[in-house]
Amino acid sequence: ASVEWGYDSHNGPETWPIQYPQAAGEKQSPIDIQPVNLKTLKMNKNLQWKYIPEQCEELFNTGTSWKVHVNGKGSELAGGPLEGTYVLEQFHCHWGEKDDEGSEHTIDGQRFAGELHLVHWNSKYSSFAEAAEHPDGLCVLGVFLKPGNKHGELDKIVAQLPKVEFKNERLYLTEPVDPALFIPEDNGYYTYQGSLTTPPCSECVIWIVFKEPVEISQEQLAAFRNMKSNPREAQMPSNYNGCVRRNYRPTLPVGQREVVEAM
Ligand code: B30
Ligand code: ZN
Repeated sequence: ASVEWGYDSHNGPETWPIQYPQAAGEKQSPIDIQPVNLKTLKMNKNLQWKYIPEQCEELFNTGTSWKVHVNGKGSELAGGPLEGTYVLEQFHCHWGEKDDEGSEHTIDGQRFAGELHLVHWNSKYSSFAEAAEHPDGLCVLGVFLKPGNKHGELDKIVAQLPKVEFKNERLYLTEPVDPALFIPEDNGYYTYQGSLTTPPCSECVIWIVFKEPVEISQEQLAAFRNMKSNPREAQMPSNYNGCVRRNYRPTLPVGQREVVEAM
């Protein structure tokens, strides 16, 4: 059997290209965003989102993160660098062992404690899977997380994490969660063409990374770090994987790509 990808030395980002050749491509994510190399563009249209909190209903432990699945198609993103409409599929987080690491994107080499990803797919394609085969197929909004005040909306998810402590556990959220409340007040962002940051690392993502971080509390970060990467039934020392202490991919070369700062 093949090794399942993860973030340890035996299955971590350095090893992903063995089973997922796209991970060795030239348009990979995340990247270090360097303000000196940016091109600033006045966007003709503002970024616009319309999310339906009642559709954000299923919480999963994927073994590498938590993820909230959005059921139905009404939650939409458009404008900014996007042509057409993108449908929200899921959102999830990346974090690290300590507060000085955890984000996937970095700004001038600076990391944040975490990064929230709101994953959307282009409604001109017939499914998420089909969209993920095209360079304009997905749009992921990236929001940096920094330690500070407790985030009220995120706490609806954090409060449920103990019930999905182990890999493959899931539940239906009883309270609607509004993803719009994860987007920072200042809508300034960077955008570039890149990839999924986990296998299969397909180069199908228009990235929109907000400049301004949002705050989450130490307790909320601790709840992320306490999630388990193994199934409940696999707790024997021989196959014990332990906690998802970190789940971010290191940055990759920008190469020939243009990174745009939206005004
Ligand atoms: S990320 O935002 O670049 N970290 C995937 C999506 C987003 C990122 C990385 C990977 C991904 O593999 N998605 C495929 C899994 N899913 C779709 C989904 O995103 O959640 C397939 C599925 O279930 O059948 Cu719904
Ligand atoms: Zn992600």
